[in-house]
Amino acid sequence: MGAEQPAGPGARRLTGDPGRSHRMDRETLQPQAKRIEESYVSVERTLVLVKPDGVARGLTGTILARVEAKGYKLVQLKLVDATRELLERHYEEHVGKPFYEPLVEFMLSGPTAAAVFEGNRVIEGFRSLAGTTEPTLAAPGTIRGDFGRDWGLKVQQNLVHGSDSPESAEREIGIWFG
Ligand code: RTP
Ligand code: MG
Repeated sequence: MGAEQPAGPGARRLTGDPGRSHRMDRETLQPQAKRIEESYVSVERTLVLVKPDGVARGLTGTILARVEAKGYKLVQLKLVDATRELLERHYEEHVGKPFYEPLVEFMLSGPTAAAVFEGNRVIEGFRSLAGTTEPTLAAPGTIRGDFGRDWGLKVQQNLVHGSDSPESAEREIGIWFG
């Protein structure tokens, strides 16, 4: 059983006076469910960005709806005019690559929708929903496969970003929401 599943009727008492009652009525069950939930490790989080191409094309709602429909929980959301300083922190792993400057320019070209989603294995789950980096090759059914294409530019405009590890997620959430 994972942390996101509420305790069912079969859940056992954790504390309390065993002599009083063994019946699981509503008043006793709800605090127990809360205690059981809190006893599991924290649920995974990821940073999802709808990049400026997605926002400009009016796809923000469609994209976020797909992530919600998959079952992940939206816990933070805002529209951001990213600064160069913010993007230099976010994309520090790509400094020096040929697409780095075009990527920063692209991300400065308009607002980005920044969101935090939560759920077990949400990091790999969102990257699976997003599809591979190159939209030409991204599988149909994925966000990049369904809505993206190669526009012949210096950088791939591929609609979304998703963190690639728990460490990246915490770092990136701190950058966009800290
Ligand atoms: P993201 O970080 O945005 O979720 O994408 P990713 O992991 O699939 O791709 P990554 O290698 O981290 O690259 C970051 C973003 O840079 C652009 N890119 N363009 N050859 C190219 O034209 C190229 N390579 C990378 C994409 O916008 C990519 O998402
Ligand atoms: Mg990446």
